[in-house]
Amino acid sequence: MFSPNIHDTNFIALEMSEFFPEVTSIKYEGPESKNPLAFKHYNADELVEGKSMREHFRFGAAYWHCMRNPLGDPFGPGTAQMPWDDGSDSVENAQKRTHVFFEFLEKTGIDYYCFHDRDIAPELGTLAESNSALDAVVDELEGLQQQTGKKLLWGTACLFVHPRYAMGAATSPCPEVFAYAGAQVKKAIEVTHRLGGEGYTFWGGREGYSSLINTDLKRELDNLGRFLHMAVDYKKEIGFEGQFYIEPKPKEPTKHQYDSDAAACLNFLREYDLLDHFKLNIETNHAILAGHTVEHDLKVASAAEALGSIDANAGDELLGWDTDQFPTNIYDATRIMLVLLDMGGFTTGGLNFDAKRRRESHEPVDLFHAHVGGMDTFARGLKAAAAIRADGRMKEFVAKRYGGWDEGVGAKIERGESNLTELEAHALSNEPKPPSSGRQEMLENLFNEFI
Ligand code: XLS
Ligand code: NI
Ligand code: NI
Repeated sequence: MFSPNIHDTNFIALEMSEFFPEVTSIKYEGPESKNPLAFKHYNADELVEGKSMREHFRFGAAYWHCMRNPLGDPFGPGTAQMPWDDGSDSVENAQKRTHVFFEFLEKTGIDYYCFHDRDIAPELGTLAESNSALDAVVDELEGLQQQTGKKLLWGTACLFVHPRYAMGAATSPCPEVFAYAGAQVKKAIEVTHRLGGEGYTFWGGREGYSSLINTDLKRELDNLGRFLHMAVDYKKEIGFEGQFYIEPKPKEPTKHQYDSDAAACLNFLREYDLLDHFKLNIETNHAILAGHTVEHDLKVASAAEALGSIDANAGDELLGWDTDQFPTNIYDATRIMLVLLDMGGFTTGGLNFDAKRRRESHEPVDLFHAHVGGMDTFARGLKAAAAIRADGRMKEFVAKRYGGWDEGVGAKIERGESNLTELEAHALSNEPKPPSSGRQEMLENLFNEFI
Protein backbone atom coordinates (compact mmCIF):
# COMPACT_ATOMS: atom_id res chain seq x y z
CA MET A 1 0.00 0.00 0.00
CA PHE A 2 1.08 3.54 -0.60
CA SER A 3 1.54 5.41 2.65
CA PRO A 4 2.89 8.87 1.96
CA ASN A 5 2.66 9.83 5.62
CA ILE A 6 5.51 7.56 6.63
CA HIS A 7 8.29 9.98 5.87
CA ASP A 8 11.56 10.65 7.41
CA THR A 9 12.04 14.18 8.61
CA ASN A 10 13.27 15.61 5.30
CA PHE A 11 9.88 15.15 3.75
CA ILE A 12 7.32 17.89 3.47
CA ALA A 13 4.08 17.36 5.37
CA LEU A 14 1.04 16.63 3.24
CA GLU A 15 -2.54 17.14 4.31
CA MET A 16 -3.88 14.50 1.95
CA SER A 17 -2.80 10.94 2.39
CA GLU A 18 -3.95 9.70 -1.00
CA PHE A 19 -4.19 11.53 -4.31
CA PHE A 20 -5.84 8.72 -6.25
CA PRO A 21 -8.37 7.44 -3.71
CA GLU A 22 -10.44 5.77 -6.44
CA VAL A 23 -7.56 3.46 -7.37
CA THR A 24 -6.12 0.67 -5.28
CA SER A 25 -2.92 -1.19 -6.19
CA ILE A 26 -3.36 -2.70 -9.64
CA LYS A 27 -3.25 -6.51 -9.45
CA TYR A 28 -2.85 -9.28 -11.96
CA GLU A 29 -6.26 -10.93 -12.33
CA GLY A 30 -5.69 -12.95 -15.51
CA PRO A 31 -7.22 -12.86 -19.00
CA GLU A 32 -10.76 -13.61 -17.78
CA SER A 33 -10.97 -10.53 -15.57
CA LYS A 34 -13.42 -7.81 -16.54
CA ASN A 35 -11.90 -5.30 -14.14
CA PRO A 36 -10.50 -2.44 -16.26
CA LEU A 37 -8.03 -1.59 -13.52
CA ALA A 38 -6.45 -5.03 -13.32
CA PHE A 39 -3.69 -6.61 -15.37
CA LYS A 40 -4.95 -9.35 -17.66
CA HIS A 41 -1.50 -10.31 -18.96
CA TYR A 42 1.21 -8.43 -17.08
CA ASN A 43 2.13 -10.57 -14.13
CA ALA A 44 5.29 -9.01 -12.70
CA ASP A 45 6.84 -12.15 -11.24
CA GLU A 46 5.79 -14.62 -13.94
CA LEU A 47 8.80 -16.08 -15.72
CA VAL A 48 9.14 -15.90 -19.48
CA GLU A 49 12.28 -17.50 -20.92
CA GLY A 50 13.50 -17.84 -17.34
CA LYS A 51 13.22 -14.15 -16.46
CA SER A 52 10.42 -12.31 -14.70
CA MET A 53 8.26 -9.96 -16.72
CA ARG A 54 9.31 -7.17 -14.38
CA GLU A 55 12.95 -7.70 -15.37
CA HIS A 56 12.22 -8.09 -19.06
CA PHE A 57 10.50 -4.74 -19.29
CA ARG A 58 11.98 -2.53 -16.61
CA PHE A 59 8.93 -0.32 -17.11
CA GLY A 60 9.34 3.39 -16.61
CA ALA A 61 6.89 6.28 -16.39
CA ALA A 62 7.59 9.74 -17.81
CA TYR A 63 7.30 12.49 -15.21
CA TRP A 64 6.61 15.08 -17.91
CA HIS A 65 3.59 13.33 -19.33
CA CYS A 66 2.16 12.02 -16.05
CA MET A 67 2.60 15.09 -13.89
CA ARG A 68 3.16 18.09 -16.14
CA ASN A 69 1.28 17.54 -19.35
CA PRO A 70 -1.86 19.68 -19.24
CA LEU A 71 -3.16 17.91 -22.39
CA GLY A 72 -3.52 21.09 -24.41
CA ASP A 73 -3.39 21.30 -28.19
CA PRO A 74 -2.87 24.19 -30.64
CA PHE A 75 -6.60 24.93 -30.55
CA GLY A 76 -7.29 24.89 -26.88
CA PRO A 77 -5.80 24.83 -23.40
CA GLY A 78 -5.14 21.83 -21.24
CA THR A 79 -7.97 19.73 -19.86
CA ALA A 80 -6.08 17.49 -17.42
CA GLN A 81 -7.53 17.49 -13.93
CA MET A 82 -4.77 17.74 -11.35
CA PRO A 83 -6.55 18.51 -8.10
CA TRP A 84 -3.29 18.24 -6.15
CA ASP A 85 -1.60 20.97 -8.17
CA ASP A 86 -2.06 24.64 -7.20
CA GLY A 87 -0.80 25.73 -10.62
CA SER A 88 2.02 27.78 -9.13
CA ASP A 89 5.74 27.64 -9.81
CA SER A 90 6.51 27.21 -6.15
CA VAL A 91 9.00 24.69 -4.87
CA GLU A 92 6.36 23.38 -2.44
CA ASN A 93 4.01 22.62 -5.30
CA ALA A 94 6.80 20.85 -7.15
CA GLN A 95 7.66 18.81 -4.06
CA LYS A 96 4.07 17.85 -3.54
CA ARG A 97 3.81 16.53 -7.11
CA THR A 98 6.60 14.06 -6.40
CA HIS A 99 4.38 12.41 -3.79
CA VAL A 100 1.49 12.20 -6.22
CA PHE A 101 3.78 10.63 -8.79
CA PHE A 102 5.18 8.06 -6.39
CA GLU A 103 1.68 7.06 -5.33
CA PHE A 104 1.01 6.49 -9.03
CA LEU A 105 4.19 4.40 -9.39
CA GLU A 106 3.32 2.38 -6.30
CA LYS A 107 -0.22 1.66 -7.40
CA THR A 108 0.72 0.67 -10.97
CA GLY A 109 3.76 -1.34 -9.91
CA ILE A 110 6.00 0.61 -12.32
CA ASP A 111 9.56 0.35 -10.99
CA TYR A 112 11.31 3.18 -12.85
CA TYR A 113 10.76 6.76 -13.86
CA CYS A 114 12.36 9.39 -16.09
CA PHE A 115 12.36 13.18 -15.88
CA HIS A 116 13.61 16.44 -17.34
CA ASP A 117 15.09 18.88 -14.82
CA ARG A 118 12.35 21.40 -15.57
CA ASP A 119 9.48 18.92 -15.17
CA ILE A 120 10.37 18.11 -11.62
CA ALA A 121 11.35 21.61 -10.53
CA PRO A 122 10.45 25.10 -11.74
CA GLU A 123 12.72 27.26 -13.86
CA LEU A 124 13.10 30.44 -11.80
CA GLY A 125 14.59 33.90 -12.41
CA THR A 126 18.25 32.87 -12.38
CA LEU A 127 20.19 29.67 -12.96
CA ALA A 128 21.26 29.66 -9.30
CA GLU A 129 17.65 29.84 -8.13
CA SER A 130 16.58 27.13 -10.56
CA ASN A 131 19.43 24.94 -9.32
CA SER A 132 18.45 25.29 -5.69
CA ALA A 133 14.79 24.58 -6.52
CA LEU A 134 15.99 21.45 -8.29
CA ASP A 135 18.00 20.41 -5.25
CA ALA A 136 14.98 20.84 -3.00
CA VAL A 137 12.84 18.61 -5.23
CA VAL A 138 15.63 16.06 -5.61
CA ASP A 139 15.77 15.83 -1.80
CA GLU A 140 12.14 14.80 -1.94
CA LEU A 141 12.68 12.30 -4.74
CA GLU A 142 15.62 10.78 -2.93
CA GLY A 143 13.48 10.18 0.15
CA LEU A 144 10.64 8.74 -1.89
CA GLN A 145 12.99 6.40 -3.75
CA GLN A 146 14.37 5.14 -0.44
CA GLN A 147 10.91 4.65 0.93
CA THR A 148 9.49 2.80 -2.07
CA GLY A 149 12.46 1.21 -3.83
CA LYS A 150 11.53 2.95 -7.10
CA LYS A 151 14.46 3.84 -9.34
CA LEU A 152 15.46 6.48 -11.81
CA LEU A 153 15.86 4.98 -15.30
CA TRP A 154 17.27 8.19 -16.74
CA GLY A 155 17.30 11.91 -16.28
CA THR A 156 17.61 14.64 -18.86
CA ALA A 157 17.67 18.40 -19.22
CA CYS A 158 14.94 20.39 -20.91
CA LEU A 159 16.84 22.40 -23.51
CA PHE A 160 13.90 23.26 -25.73
CA VAL A 161 11.07 25.07 -23.89
CA HIS A 162 12.69 28.34 -22.80
CA PRO A 163 12.90 31.02 -25.55
CA ARG A 164 16.70 31.14 -25.18
CA TYR A 165 16.70 27.72 -26.84
CA ALA A 166 14.54 28.77 -29.79
CA MET A 167 17.50 28.23 -32.13
CA GLY A 168 18.85 25.17 -30.42
CA ALA A 169 21.05 24.62 -27.37
CA ALA A 170 24.36 22.95 -28.26
CA THR A 171 23.72 23.94 -31.90
CA SER A 172 22.68 27.51 -31.18
CA PRO A 173 24.30 30.25 -33.26
CA CYS A 174 24.93 31.96 -29.91
CA PRO A 175 27.76 30.71 -27.62
CA GLU A 176 26.07 32.18 -24.52
CA VAL A 177 23.20 29.79 -25.10
CA PHE A 178 25.61 26.89 -25.59
CA ALA A 179 27.22 27.80 -22.26
CA TYR A 180 23.88 27.98 -20.46
CA ALA A 181 22.89 24.62 -21.89
CA GLY A 182 26.19 23.20 -20.69
CA ALA A 183 25.54 24.48 -17.19
CA GLN A 184 22.06 22.99 -17.23
CA VAL A 185 23.30 19.59 -18.43
CA LYS A 186 26.06 19.61 -15.80
CA LYS A 187 23.50 20.09 -13.05
CA ALA A 188 21.08 17.56 -14.57
CA ILE A 189 23.84 14.91 -14.69
CA GLU A 190 24.72 15.71 -11.08
CA VAL A 191 21.18 15.21 -9.80
CA THR A 192 20.74 12.09 -11.93
CA HIS A 193 23.92 10.76 -10.36
CA ARG A 194 22.72 11.70 -6.88
CA LEU A 195 19.48 9.79 -7.43
CA GLY A 196 21.36 6.69 -8.57
CA GLY A 197 20.05 7.19 -12.12
CA GLU A 198 20.88 4.28 -14.40
CA GLY A 199 21.18 6.50 -17.45
CA TYR A 200 21.05 9.97 -18.91
CA THR A 201 19.33 10.83 -22.18
CA PHE A 202 20.15 13.47 -24.75
CA TRP A 203 17.11 14.08 -26.87
CA GLY A 204 17.98 16.76 -29.42
CA GLY A 205 15.17 19.14 -28.50
CA ARG A 206 15.71 21.93 -30.99
CA GLU A 207 19.09 20.73 -32.26
CA GLY A 208 18.32 21.05 -35.95
CA TYR A 209 17.16 23.74 -38.31
CA SER A 210 14.05 25.27 -39.83
CA SER A 211 15.89 26.47 -42.91
CA LEU A 212 19.38 25.99 -44.31
CA ILE A 213 19.31 29.52 -45.67
CA ASN A 214 20.48 30.89 -42.31
CA THR A 215 22.22 27.80 -40.91
CA ASP A 216 25.89 26.85 -40.71
CA LEU A 217 25.24 23.13 -40.59
CA LYS A 218 28.87 22.02 -40.26
CA ARG A 219 29.55 24.44 -37.40
CA GLU A 220 26.40 23.36 -35.56
CA LEU A 221 27.27 19.67 -35.87
CA ASP A 222 30.85 20.25 -34.73
CA ASN A 223 29.57 22.15 -31.71
CA LEU A 224 27.13 19.39 -30.87
CA GLY A 225 30.05 16.96 -30.96
CA ARG A 226 32.03 19.23 -28.62
CA PHE A 227 29.10 19.54 -26.25
CA LEU A 228 28.67 15.78 -25.95
CA HIS A 229 32.41 15.32 -25.37
CA MET A 230 32.19 17.80 -22.49
CA ALA A 231 29.33 15.76 -21.04
CA VAL A 232 31.38 12.56 -21.34
CA ASP A 233 34.32 14.24 -19.61
CA TYR A 234 32.13 15.52 -16.80
CA LYS A 235 30.52 12.15 -16.32
CA LYS A 236 33.98 10.64 -15.78
CA GLU A 237 35.01 13.51 -13.52
CA ILE A 238 32.17 12.89 -11.08
CA GLY A 239 32.17 9.11 -11.43
CA PHE A 240 28.69 8.83 -12.90
CA GLU A 241 28.45 5.33 -14.33
CA GLY A 242 25.00 5.49 -15.87
CA GLN A 243 24.62 4.93 -19.59
CA PHE A 244 24.40 7.95 -21.90
CA TYR A 245 21.70 7.73 -24.57
CA ILE A 246 20.87 9.66 -27.71
CA GLU A 247 17.20 9.59 -28.69
CA PRO A 248 16.68 9.89 -32.45
CA LYS A 249 13.84 11.96 -33.88
CA PRO A 250 13.65 13.31 -37.45
CA LYS A 251 11.49 16.40 -37.13
CA GLU A 252 9.35 18.32 -34.66
CA PRO A 253 10.03 20.82 -33.29
CA THR A 254 12.47 21.65 -36.10
CA LYS A 255 11.98 20.73 -39.74
CA HIS A 256 15.15 18.65 -39.61
CA GLN A 257 16.57 17.33 -36.36
CA TYR A 258 20.24 16.34 -36.54
CA ASP A 259 19.55 13.09 -34.65
CA SER A 260 17.06 12.09 -37.32
CA ASP A 261 17.10 8.31 -36.97
CA ALA A 262 19.17 5.47 -35.56
CA ALA A 263 21.49 5.33 -38.57
CA ALA A 264 22.08 9.10 -38.56
CA CYS A 265 22.84 9.04 -34.82
CA LEU A 266 25.26 6.16 -35.18
CA ASN A 267 27.01 7.94 -38.00
CA PHE A 268 27.23 11.16 -35.99
CA LEU A 269 28.60 9.32 -32.96
CA ARG A 270 31.17 7.54 -35.10
CA GLU A 271 32.21 10.73 -36.91
CA TYR A 272 32.75 12.58 -33.64
CA ASP A 273 34.41 9.66 -31.88
CA LEU A 274 31.60 9.25 -29.33
CA LEU A 275 30.37 5.76 -30.18
CA ASP A 276 31.96 4.17 -27.11
CA HIS A 277 30.08 6.49 -24.80
CA PHE A 278 26.53 6.38 -26.09
CA LYS A 279 23.73 3.98 -26.84
CA LEU A 280 20.42 4.81 -28.45
CA ASN A 281 17.03 5.30 -26.85
CA ILE A 282 14.59 4.37 -29.61
CA GLU A 283 11.08 5.83 -29.54
CA THR A 284 8.33 4.17 -31.57
CA ASN A 285 6.63 7.34 -32.77
CA HIS A 286 9.96 8.93 -33.72
CA ALA A 287 10.92 5.96 -35.89
CA ILE A 288 7.59 6.29 -37.68
CA LEU A 289 8.12 10.03 -38.25
CA ALA A 290 11.49 9.07 -39.78
CA GLY A 291 9.66 6.91 -42.30
CA HIS A 292 10.66 3.66 -40.61
CA THR A 293 9.02 1.07 -38.45
CA VAL A 294 10.17 0.95 -34.85
CA GLU A 295 11.40 -2.57 -35.60
CA HIS A 296 13.73 -1.10 -38.22
CA ASP A 297 15.32 1.43 -35.89
CA LEU A 298 15.61 -1.14 -33.12
CA LYS A 299 17.35 -3.56 -35.47
CA VAL A 300 19.70 -0.88 -36.77
CA ALA A 301 20.62 0.06 -33.19
CA SER A 302 20.90 -3.53 -32.04
CA ALA A 303 23.07 -4.51 -35.03
CA ALA A 304 25.53 -1.83 -33.92
CA GLU A 305 25.32 -3.13 -30.33
CA ALA A 306 23.93 0.24 -29.39
CA LEU A 307 20.32 -0.47 -28.45
CA GLY A 308 20.15 0.93 -24.96
CA SER A 309 16.59 1.82 -24.07
CA ILE A 310 13.11 2.26 -25.50
CA ASP A 311 10.60 5.08 -25.29
CA ALA A 312 7.41 3.12 -25.75
CA ASN A 313 4.49 4.87 -27.35
CA ALA A 314 2.53 4.84 -30.58
CA GLY A 315 1.69 7.24 -33.36
CA ASP A 316 -1.44 7.49 -35.42
CA GLU A 317 -1.26 6.30 -39.02
CA LEU A 318 -3.42 9.20 -40.11
CA LEU A 319 -1.52 11.93 -38.29
CA GLY A 320 2.02 12.97 -39.17
CA TRP A 321 3.23 14.22 -35.83
CA ASP A 322 4.48 12.95 -32.49
CA THR A 323 1.11 12.08 -30.96
CA ASP A 324 2.77 10.13 -28.12
CA GLN A 325 -0.13 7.74 -27.71
CA PHE A 326 -0.06 4.77 -25.40
CA PRO A 327 0.95 1.52 -27.06
CA THR A 328 -2.00 -0.81 -27.62
CA ASN A 329 -0.91 -2.61 -30.78
CA ILE A 330 0.01 -6.20 -29.99
CA TYR A 331 1.72 -6.77 -33.34
CA ASP A 332 4.09 -3.87 -32.73
CA ALA A 333 4.75 -4.95 -29.15
CA THR A 334 5.54 -8.46 -30.39
CA ARG A 335 7.99 -7.14 -32.97
CA ILE A 336 9.67 -4.93 -30.37
CA MET A 337 9.95 -7.80 -27.91
CA LEU A 338 11.34 -10.12 -30.59
CA VAL A 339 14.21 -7.70 -31.25
CA LEU A 340 14.77 -7.32 -27.54
CA LEU A 341 14.73 -11.07 -26.79
CA ASP A 342 16.98 -11.76 -29.78
CA MET A 343 19.56 -9.36 -28.42
CA GLY A 344 19.37 -10.98 -24.99
CA GLY A 345 17.23 -8.32 -23.28
CA PHE A 346 18.11 -4.94 -21.86
CA THR A 347 21.59 -4.62 -20.44
CA THR A 348 20.88 -0.96 -19.65
CA GLY A 349 17.70 1.04 -19.98
CA GLY A 350 14.12 -0.13 -19.98
CA LEU A 351 10.73 0.51 -21.45
CA ASN A 352 9.73 4.06 -20.64
CA PHE A 353 6.18 5.06 -21.49
CA ASP A 354 6.87 8.34 -23.23
CA ALA A 355 3.15 8.66 -23.82
CA LYS A 356 0.32 10.94 -22.89
CA ARG A 357 -3.41 10.53 -22.62
CA ARG A 358 -5.68 12.04 -25.25
CA ARG A 359 -7.04 15.48 -24.44
CA GLU A 360 -10.43 13.87 -23.90
CA SER A 361 -9.05 11.54 -21.20
CA HIS A 362 -8.63 14.24 -18.62
CA GLU A 363 -9.45 12.49 -15.33
CA PRO A 364 -6.66 11.30 -13.02
CA VAL A 365 -7.86 7.70 -13.31
CA ASP A 366 -7.16 7.82 -17.06
CA LEU A 367 -3.46 7.84 -16.20
CA PHE A 368 -3.94 4.39 -14.75
CA HIS A 369 -6.02 3.03 -17.63
CA ALA A 370 -3.37 4.24 -20.04
CA HIS A 371 -0.41 2.63 -18.29
CA VAL A 372 -2.21 -0.58 -17.41
CA GLY A 373 -3.10 -0.97 -21.09
CA GLY A 374 0.48 -0.30 -22.18
CA MET A 375 1.88 -2.82 -19.72
CA ASP A 376 -0.64 -5.47 -20.73
CA THR A 377 0.07 -4.85 -24.41
CA PHE A 378 3.78 -5.43 -23.85
CA ALA A 379 3.08 -8.51 -21.74
CA ARG A 380 1.15 -9.97 -24.66
CA GLY A 381 3.95 -8.96 -27.01
CA LEU A 382 6.49 -10.66 -24.77
CA LYS A 383 4.50 -13.89 -24.56
CA ALA A 384 3.92 -13.94 -28.32
CA ALA A 385 7.58 -13.19 -29.05
CA ALA A 386 8.72 -15.94 -26.65
CA ALA A 387 6.29 -18.38 -28.30
CA ILE A 388 7.61 -17.48 -31.76
CA ARG A 389 11.14 -18.12 -30.54
CA ALA A 390 10.21 -21.39 -28.84
CA ASP A 391 8.45 -22.56 -32.01
CA GLY A 392 11.62 -21.82 -33.97
CA ARG A 393 10.15 -22.00 -37.50
CA MET A 394 10.64 -18.31 -38.20
CA LYS A 395 14.27 -18.33 -37.16
CA GLU A 396 14.91 -21.60 -38.94
CA PHE A 397 13.53 -20.16 -42.17
CA VAL A 398 15.80 -17.13 -42.03
CA ALA A 399 18.83 -19.24 -41.09
CA LYS A 400 18.14 -21.51 -44.07
CA ARG A 401 17.62 -18.55 -46.37
CA TYR A 402 21.14 -17.37 -45.59
CA GLY A 403 22.54 -20.89 -45.24
CA GLY A 404 24.64 -20.51 -48.42
CA TRP A 405 26.92 -18.16 -46.50
CA ASP A 406 27.89 -20.95 -44.14
CA GLU A 407 29.70 -22.97 -46.81
CA GLY A 408 31.70 -22.79 -50.04
CA VAL A 409 32.15 -19.44 -51.70
CA GLY A 410 29.86 -17.70 -49.18
CA ALA A 411 31.93 -18.78 -46.18
CA LYS A 412 35.12 -17.77 -48.00
CA ILE A 413 33.72 -14.27 -48.68
CA GLU A 414 32.62 -13.88 -45.08
CA ARG A 415 36.05 -14.93 -43.85
CA GLY A 416 37.42 -12.04 -45.90
CA GLU A 417 39.47 -14.43 -48.04
CA SER A 418 38.06 -13.64 -51.47
CA ASN A 419 38.49 -10.94 -54.10
CA LEU A 420 36.85 -9.84 -57.35
CA THR A 421 39.18 -11.93 -59.54
CA GLU A 422 38.26 -15.05 -57.62
CA LEU A 423 34.59 -14.17 -57.76
CA GLU A 424 34.90 -13.81 -61.52
CA ALA A 425 36.50 -17.23 -61.84
CA HIS A 426 33.74 -18.68 -59.65
CA ALA A 427 30.94 -16.96 -61.59
CA LEU A 428 32.32 -18.05 -64.98
CA SER A 429 31.80 -21.67 -64.04
CA ASN A 430 28.78 -21.28 -61.68
CA GLU A 431 25.70 -19.57 -63.13
CA PRO A 432 23.57 -18.77 -60.00
CA LYS A 433 20.13 -20.37 -59.89
CA PRO A 434 17.35 -17.92 -58.94
CA PRO A 435 17.18 -17.83 -55.11
CA SER A 436 14.26 -19.73 -53.59
CA SER A 437 11.10 -17.86 -52.53
CA GLY A 438 11.28 -15.36 -49.67
CA ARG A 439 7.86 -16.72 -48.53
CA GLN A 440 6.87 -13.39 -47.03
CA GLU A 441 3.15 -14.20 -46.98
CA MET A 442 3.72 -17.63 -45.48
CA LEU A 443 5.79 -16.07 -42.71
CA GLU A 444 3.24 -13.33 -42.10
CA ASN A 445 0.61 -16.05 -41.68
CA LEU A 446 2.95 -17.88 -39.34
CA PHE A 447 3.46 -14.72 -37.28
CA ASN A 448 -0.32 -14.39 -36.98
CA GLU A 449 -0.56 -17.85 -35.43
CA PHE A 450 1.04 -16.38 -32.34
CA ILE A 451 -1.00 -13.21 -31.91
C1 XLS B 1 10.21 14.23 -27.47
C2 XLS B 1 11.02 13.25 -26.78
C3 XLS B 1 11.28 13.58 -25.32
C4 XLS B 1 12.43 12.78 -24.80
C5 XLS B 1 13.02 13.32 -23.56
O1 XLS B 1 9.65 13.99 -28.53
O2 XLS B 1 10.42 12.00 -26.90
O3 XLS B 1 10.14 13.36 -24.58
O4 XLS B 1 12.09 11.46 -24.60
O5 XLS B 1 13.55 14.59 -23.74
NI1 NI C 1 11.06 10.26 -25.87
NI1 NI D 1 8.79 11.89 -28.54
